[in-house]
Amino acid sequence: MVGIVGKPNTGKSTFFSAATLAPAEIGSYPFTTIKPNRGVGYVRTPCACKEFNIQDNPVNSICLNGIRLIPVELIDCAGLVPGAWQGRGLGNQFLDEIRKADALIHIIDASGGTDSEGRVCKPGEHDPLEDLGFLEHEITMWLASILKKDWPKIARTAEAESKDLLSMLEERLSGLTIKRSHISEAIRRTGINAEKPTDWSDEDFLKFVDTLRQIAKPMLIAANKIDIPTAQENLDKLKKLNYIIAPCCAEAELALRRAAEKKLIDYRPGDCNFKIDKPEQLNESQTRGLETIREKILLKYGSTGVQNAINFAFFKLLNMITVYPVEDVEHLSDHKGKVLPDAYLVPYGTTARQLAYMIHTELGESFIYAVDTREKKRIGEDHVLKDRDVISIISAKKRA
Ligand SMILES: Nc1nc2c(ncn2[C@@H]2O[C@H](COP(=O)(O)OP(=O)(O)O)[C@@H](O)[C@H]2O)c(=O)[nH]1
Ligand SMILES: [Mg+2]
Repeated sequence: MVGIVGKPNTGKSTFFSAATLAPAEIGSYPFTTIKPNRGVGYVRTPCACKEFNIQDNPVNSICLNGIRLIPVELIDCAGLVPGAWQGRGLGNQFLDEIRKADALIHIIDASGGTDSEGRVCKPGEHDPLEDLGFLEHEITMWLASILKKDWPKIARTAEAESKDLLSMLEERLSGLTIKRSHISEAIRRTGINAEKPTDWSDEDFLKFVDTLRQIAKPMLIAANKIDIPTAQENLDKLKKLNYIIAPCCAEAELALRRAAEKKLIDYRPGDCNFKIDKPEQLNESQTRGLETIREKILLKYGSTGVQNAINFAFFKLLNMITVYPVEDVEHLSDHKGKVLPDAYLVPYGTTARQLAYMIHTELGESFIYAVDTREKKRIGEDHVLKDRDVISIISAKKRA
């Protein structure tokens, strides 16, 4: 799950509404809003159907003319103000929400039209670069405050008894979607002695926690409100920093998806342009609005950026790839004859056997070998999958 975070009024809810507005083609698919602030968005990837030149019948995802949209969970987190980790504003609600997040999309108001507390000000008046450090600091301090309480005990126990530090931290942090691998990587990168945690200074401890935050809650910047002229200068400054940045206009994406939903325009999430299907159904101001979006956003930036932000979160921050499990090697279908039915998002490094386990425990247990249908060759259980692989798993038992 990816969390949409930031101070109030930067456009988080607009981004969330746009991202979770299902394309009209989905119709009766069971992809609906889960809770008011939790919903289903999509990552966009070129579908394998084009390459294999076949007509597909997607089941767990959708294919819009060669573009595969795979559902992913998004959460619109409460707006964050400085001091949230101490319970200011909706701090506690916010922190409860990012517990569940694997990665974060930080929406900033690139136009500089909202102050540090999220109050509207004159565009250009606030420096949005200040918002980056503030949010990171809040999350780090929150994590630190959770760990700090038990830290002396954890450090002592880890040294005195058989239980190692890694396992104790893993236990303490398991409810925050922080994995063992995140913790060991943070220890390694911080370069501190995991054998002697009682020797860690306060500074060592904070450095460790901050590194852990970067690993376990990786974040990218969605520089929103690029339609406002003051955003350009801030965008240039942001690009010089070491962040993944997606320039965005959430309002434009929302307008385009709404028009597409009503079948007024032909537009898929993330497209670089749209076609007006029925010009006669649009009034003058609607046409003008859409043409402004085309000219000022799509032609200038290549897209509204909302889809980019989601794709970057899954493909860059979380290193996911897409794989298509099939049963029938010849027809690339499942046992019902559905062609390329499912697209799975899996972390890079996933092996053929791990994929089998993700599909069904029994399939993992009875795995014999798999077939890479593109290369038409057998692959073993340890074979690492590539993006857009179409894989058939051969097992001892027939799939239930
Ligand atoms: N100009 C402009 N305004 C936007 C954009 N996205 C959101 N807004 C406006 O910013 C204000 C705050 O948006 P909202 O989504 O409620 O922000 P949140 O508090 O972060 O959830 C609203 O008036 C939106 O219409 C955008 O891309 N451009
Ligand atoms: Mg909101």
